[in-house]
Order: sequence, then structure tokens, then C-alpha cells
Amino acid sequence: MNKRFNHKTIEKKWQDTWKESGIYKTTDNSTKPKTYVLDMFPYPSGEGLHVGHPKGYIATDIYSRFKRMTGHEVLHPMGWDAFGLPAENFAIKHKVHPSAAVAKNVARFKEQLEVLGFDYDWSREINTTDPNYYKWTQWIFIQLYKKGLAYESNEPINWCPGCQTGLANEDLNADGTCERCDSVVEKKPMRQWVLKIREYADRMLADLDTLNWPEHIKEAQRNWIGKSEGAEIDFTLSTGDTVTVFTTRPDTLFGATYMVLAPEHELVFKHHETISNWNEVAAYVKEAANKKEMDRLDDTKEKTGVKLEGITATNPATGEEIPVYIADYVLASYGTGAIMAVPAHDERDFAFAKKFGIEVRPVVGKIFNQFKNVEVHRRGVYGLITNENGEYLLQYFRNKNFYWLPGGGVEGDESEEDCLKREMAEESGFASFSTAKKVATVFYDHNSRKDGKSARNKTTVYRATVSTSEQGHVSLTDDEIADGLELVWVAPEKLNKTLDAGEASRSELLKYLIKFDSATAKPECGALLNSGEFDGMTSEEAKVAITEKVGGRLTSTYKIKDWVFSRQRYWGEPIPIVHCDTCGAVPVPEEQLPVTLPDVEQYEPAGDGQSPLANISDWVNTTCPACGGAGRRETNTMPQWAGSSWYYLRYMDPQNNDALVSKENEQYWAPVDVYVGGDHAVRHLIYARFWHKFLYDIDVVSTIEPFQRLEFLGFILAEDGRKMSKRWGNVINPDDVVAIVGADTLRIYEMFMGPFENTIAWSQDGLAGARRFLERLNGLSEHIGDEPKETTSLLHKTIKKVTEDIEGFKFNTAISAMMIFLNQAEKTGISKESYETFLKLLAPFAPHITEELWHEAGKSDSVHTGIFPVFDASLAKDDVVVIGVQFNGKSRGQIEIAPDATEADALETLKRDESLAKRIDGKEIKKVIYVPGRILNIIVQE
Ligand code: ANZ
Ligand code: ZN
Repeated sequence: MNKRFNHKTIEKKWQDTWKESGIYKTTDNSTKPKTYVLDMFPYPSGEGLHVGHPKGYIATDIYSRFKRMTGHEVLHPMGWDAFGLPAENFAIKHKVHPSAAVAKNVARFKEQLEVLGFDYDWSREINTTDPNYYKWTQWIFIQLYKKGLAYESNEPINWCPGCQTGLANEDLNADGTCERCDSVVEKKPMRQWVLKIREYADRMLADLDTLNWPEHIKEAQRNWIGKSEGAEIDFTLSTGDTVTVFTTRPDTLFGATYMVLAPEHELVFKHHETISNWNEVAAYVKEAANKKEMDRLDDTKEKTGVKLEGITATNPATGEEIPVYIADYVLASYGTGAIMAVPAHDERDFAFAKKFGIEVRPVVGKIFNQFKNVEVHRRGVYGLITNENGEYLLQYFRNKNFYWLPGGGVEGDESEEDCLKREMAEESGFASFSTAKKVATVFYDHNSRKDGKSARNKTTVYRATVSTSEQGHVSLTDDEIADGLELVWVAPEKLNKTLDAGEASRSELLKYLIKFDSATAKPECGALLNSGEFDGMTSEEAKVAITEKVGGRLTSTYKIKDWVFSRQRYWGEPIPIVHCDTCGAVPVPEEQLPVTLPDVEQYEPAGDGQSPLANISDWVNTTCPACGGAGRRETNTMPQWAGSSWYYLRYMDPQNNDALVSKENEQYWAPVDVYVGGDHAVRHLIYARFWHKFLYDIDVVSTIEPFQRLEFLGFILAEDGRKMSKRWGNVINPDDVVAIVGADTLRIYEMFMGPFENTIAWSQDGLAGARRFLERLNGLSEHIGDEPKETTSLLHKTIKKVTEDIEGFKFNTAISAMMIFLNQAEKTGISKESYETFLKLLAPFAPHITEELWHEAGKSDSVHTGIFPVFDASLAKDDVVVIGVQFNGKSRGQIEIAPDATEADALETLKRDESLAKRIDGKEIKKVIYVPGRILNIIVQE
């Protein structure tokens, strides 16, 4: 029964009470088992929260309350990630100090979170812009510096003209524009600080396997790290220089018919006097510099490039001279900035070679089946023959229903070419045709020998064209006649259909060969051909053997770049370094930390690529900590991602002035047991894992990973299905919702919307439904009285379901189970004990109304400090279940029976049902199959 309630008074009352009694306060080093539940801390923007933000916070709140009620010491903290451009831009626009804007926004966010009734222990609140906090961010930087993992570089980096700062690759959109302002980012050489994240790439990859994270996030991390295994191989240029290429396919070296340098490659400029078409080359270099990386990598765009006239390279495997090109499909920033191009096996190289008329030389053939115990080698040839209409010549063996190519086994010491001519003349009547070209070697196991042995056939495929008018007499063998051999010409577009009609394993080989022939690159690995002594080796063997033979090195390369760590902006942690003409870069002594941000008049970037800090001479000029001479402070600041790379550690020990976190607290709390958020699949999670592993190496933390389990939430869209945005005017403010229906309703609604990880649109009707559920809960006490067994049983089933669902972050199905129970309890009545149990079950979801009803029921403690209901299997057991009855496997009806009844009981019950009993009347029962609680199947003589 619905019973209205005044959420305003109830919610306020309990929030105040909880605050006063401190029931959510976390104790360190407790003897209880611990659970660390963490939200991705928000950036306190000026806009405040919208209803999408709390979704994750509600989930962690339920989870942490549940854990507390199951006997855990729980750490569930909240804080602010408050450095960064928005606050700075706001400051520029409104002429207030960013710290003032941050303080105001934090207060607003906190107020908004508090009305939702969260159980955060606010005594552990942190703020990345607090000097007592960023002291430790700077401390970590100094440790990185001391270990050689932070270095200065002058490489070209991403420069955003809009934000007036250098950026890391992680700060770009997929199309290479600035993630924050969408400006086209330029490459600009400038002095910068870089962190060697690449050194941790292998460990970050390997340890993903230890994490309980959604597979798609792990995959995003793997892709971002982008490890490619291959080899570096040195080529010598006619100028005498050595060019190293990175290739994932050293097995294809014999097919490298040209080389490409990135247009930015240093050797291009070095030899401008040797290059006879320098003007053309220079123009191309300039053009390439203006292209976006995205466009350069776009495989749908036509390949462009220029040959370096006057320079050649030597293929170290074949000794051949090959041409050298510059082309923008080769990036300076990946691998070594130079490639060996293998048009037969790489699509991009193929497209380029076709355009520039470069030889396409296949060096890897497909292996059909795996090589097994090979006893006999049989050499043979196939002819890939087309006529003047481009149709392929196939043999069709009518009586065996398979298609094949003309060809056969090499006899005696006949050459392969002679063999092809002979077979073609006999089988197809073409005695002479234009010179055949060797295009592939096919290795496959041949299992159909009469002696039952398996043979490895090595068959060379030749390509030739014939003219149909020149077909002569065909002379078939008796076997061929018996098999019904016919010749057919098939147009390429009909090939697949024709071949599908034949026997599959043979058709597969033919399709492959014809596809192979049809002029695009074949990137698959296989067995080598046209590769001298390496012919016949598998690609895997040849990768090692060829690399070794030419003096190359097996190695890996990574897509991830070292982390460009300096920003030319004001609102970030100062990088704690002093530059000295004598000593170079000197870290600020740890006891002098933090290096605080000075107040400035102007927050605007200087415009010359320097941070605004550069203009504050009395801050910049200092003494060198090493020699005491004149020194200048580093004026670059850290990126927004610095403070968030370790904040989860600070919550463990937020007031510690002597250490980032004490050993005892770290050992008790680490790792984060569940981390919840809906953003930063790559950036933050990569950076934090990197810093964590570094802190592990210097013995600050005891676990190899920071976040053991990750739950990624789906966003809440506006009711119109669009993203909530000021621009669309469709933002729903949680304060408004709470004012109208209350925090408990909002919480229930957001968790009931659908699976946690799904993105779902807001629905006002859904919200009303959540409110009705709570109003019925509010009226449930009127049904307290006698309770039938089935209701007790359902309660315990519900306890089991809710417990498992909270653990599994399936809040929607947990709520739905509780709704079903509420229905039943209203119908049948509920005991006082079960009523109280139900309140506890629902308490983590709707903390205010359950606390209110708990007290109305006469309790004086808090429902939230109680013990979470425990599932009792014996109580959950049903008195009767309905099971299906079958005769000879066909369903004929049902009986009601105790779930653990014996077979004899089941047959007795069946006989009491008239219509079912009729079916065994006077018949012989041959067999009874009875599964208690499930099914009764009786096999009778028909
Ligand atoms: C010869 C070859 C033959 C290649 C073949 C591929 C297939 P992933 O897998 O993405 O790491 N490559 C190397 N450096 C490059 C650069 N700076 N810009 C553009 N392409 C570059 O790609 C590695 C492959 O991409 C390398 O292996 C190289 O082409 C090319 F059948 O070498 B390969
Ligand atoms: Zn010095």
C-alpha cells in the first residue's frame, strides 16, 4: 500500500544524525578485514554535478555500506582533482585566482554530494591543489628524476595553439586534435620534461592479466601500449650511411624491393646535395609536415611519395640495389622512422609499388594444414591460367565433384617449367603459351596416398595467359576419363559461387590461390619461397634465421610514447627543479618541498611558449641548491594528470607530513579493491599504473597494481537520448530531483535504470516508479502479522540474490528482486522479524527511509551499523515445487511436490492426478527418470 512520506525532513534529519555520530568514520589498522572502495575523483567544474555524475557514487556507496554491514573496515573517500585548464581559463575570464574558483566549486560539489546521503569519510578529503598534497606529487617527480625516469628533451611535441601549451599524445582526440579545445595541434620542437613511461610498457602489459577489469578496458590499454614484436635490420645506402628499419616481418626481407624514409628522416636533409631532384623532395617534405598524422595513416587515401634520385640502398639479404623513397605513410615517430617495403605482403607497400611501378615479389606462401610427419616430398606445378577474357581455367572432376588447377608432378629431372608445359598440353590442349611467371609456392600435406602415408607436397604456382583460339587436342589418362574430367572457364566474379559447389577442402586452396593472384598484398605468415636458402622454412623460423643472417636484432617497438610532462600554463604543480649554469638541472631538496605556486597578476600564457611563471622574476631567480650560485626555477608546470596518478594512496593517510603514506596504512589498505568510474580508459589508468609500479620499485607501495577490480559505468543520457549538455539545454540537476522526490528515490532509480555498465536515457516515468516503490515500502508495516512459509522462503532467496548482485555490481536485478518480495509481502503478510530483515537488505540502497522505518519499528541503533541479512538455505527451501511430468519424453502435465520428495512419493502424487494417472493405467512402466525438484519422466510400453 502506498504511503506518502516527507523526504525533506527525513533525509535532512538522518544526514545530520550520521554526521554527528560519525558512523562512517574509517579506522586505520583495524583488526577487521578491509575493503577499499574508490570513485574516480571529480574535477570540480563551475557547472556542478548533473544527474549522470552520481551514478558511480551511488554504486560505491551501496557497495561500501554493504561491506561495512558484512564486517569489513571500509575506506570510501572523496576528494578533488582541481588543477587544470578549466579553472585557469575561468580565472582569466573572471579575474579571480583559480584557487578561489576551486574553493567555491568544491563547496558546491560537496553540498550536492551530501544531499545524496553518501557515506564518505570527509575527514580524509584531499585536494590536488593543496600545497600539502602537491608536495608529494613533487616528491614523486624528484624520485623519478633521481632514477633517470624524468628527463629533458627538445624533440618536437604536440603544441596546441588554442591552449598555448605542449600536450602529451594522451591529450589528443583520435583525429589528433586537442582533446580540450579541438584545435589542430602542431608539432613544435621545444624544451620539455618527459617521463619514461615506455620503460614500464612490458610490465603494464603483463600485469593486466592479474586484474579483474572489464576486458574492453584491458584491450584499450593493450592497444594504447601497442607492442609490436619484430626486428631492426640495417640497410646500407649508396652514400655509405646505415639506415635501420623496424619490421614485424623480417621473414619477408627477400621481398623488400624498395625502402622508404619518413619525410622528416635526418638522412634526407643530410644528402640534399646528392639528391638530384632536391626541389621536388623538399616540396614534398614541406607538404608532409602540414598533414595530420591521422590523414597520413589513412589507408583509404592514395599513397604519395618521391624517389630520392641519386641514392640507393642495398637489400642485405639479396645484395640487390633497391630504390629509396620518402613517403608520408611512414611516420618519423614510430619504430625507426624508416621501413623496408615489401609490396607482396604489405597492403600499403603494395598500393605504393603499383603506383610507382616497383616489383612485387612474393616471398611467403600459404601453408595448407600443418606440416605433419613428412616422409615423401613431391614436387609439382600448378598453372594459374587465364584467357583473353580474364577467365580462369579450371578442371572439374565431375564424378568426384571437385575443381582443380591444371598441373601435376615433376617427373625425373624435368624442370618445373617443362613440367607445366607438358601437363598443360596433355590436360588442356594448350601446347604453347606466353612465358609463365612463378608467383607462389604452396606447401600442403597430401593425405590421400594409396599407402596411407602423408606426404608434403611442394607445388610451385605459375601464372600464364593463353589464347582460347590456340587450344589443341586434349589427351586424358584413363583415370582422368573415369573421373569425368572437364575443362571450364570461370569469370573471376563467378569463381566463389562455382567453387562453393565443389568439394570444400580443395575449393579452399583454389580460392586462396586465385585471391593470391588477384593483385593485392598477402600479409599472412606461411612458408618461404623466392628466398634462397630459407625456402621452405616457416615464417616463424625464418624471422629468427634471416634476422641473424643479416646481423639484425630481434626487438619490440611500442606505440606508446614517453609522457610529455610539462605544460606552459599557470595552474599546475611547479616542477621542482632549479636550473644552474654550472650544475645544470638540480632537483629542489626534499625538505624544501613544496615549491608553491606564486601569486601572479596575469594567468595568461606568455604567448612565447613560456608559462606565466616565467615573468615573475623574484620567484624564478633563486639559488642553486647544489652550488649556492645563481639559479632559475623551472617555470613549466605539471599536466593535469599528475595529481590523479597517486591520489588513491593519500586517502590511506591524508594527514601524514613525513611520508606520502605510512607503511602500516599502505599495507593495511592497498590495493584499491573496487575502483569505479566511467572515463579515462586509457590516460589516467595508464599513468596511475605507471606511477604505482615506480612507487613499488622504490618501496613506497607493496602491491604491483593500484586497482584490483575496476567497474566501468555507462553514462546517463538526457531524456531526448542526447548527451546532457548546457548546449542542448537538457541537463538535469540532481538537486532539483532530490528536492522533488528525495535522494533515496534518485538512488533507487539510477541503480534500477538498467545494467550498471550500460548507457541509458533518463526517464521521468522511471523516476516516479522508484518513488512508488519507496512509498509502498513505507506502507509495508501495516502488513506485519503472520507470515506464510513461502514468504519466508522468498525472503531468503531475495537475500541470496541481493548479496550476490551487490558483489557483482548488478544493482538493477537486486532492486528488482526486492520489488518482487515487497509485492509478495503485501499480499501474504510479513512477520516483524522479516520486516526488519528486509529494511536492512534495502538499507544500502535507500539509506534514509530505511533508517526512518527502522527507528519507527522501535530500534535505537542505526540500521547501517547492523549486520547484513544472512541467507539461510534451509529457510529458503520451498515446501512444494511444481515439476513437469513426461511420458516417453513428451510433456503431459505437472505435479506439485516437495522439492526433496522420493521417487516413490512422486509416483504416488502422480497417481492422485486423474488425467495423468490414466496414462499409466494398465501399462507396463519400463523405466522412471526422476530428478527431484525438476522433472518426472516415465517410459511406458506403448
Ligand atoms: C616489412 C613488412 C612486411 C611489414 C610485411 C609488414 C608486413 P605494426 O604492426 O603497427 O607495429 N612500419 C615500421 N615503421 C613504420 C613507420 N615509422 N611508419 C609506418 N610504417 C612503419 O607495424 C609494423 C610494420 O609497419 C613494419 O613491418 C613496417 O612494415 C611498418 F609483409 O616491414 B613491415
Ligand atoms: Zn649550481
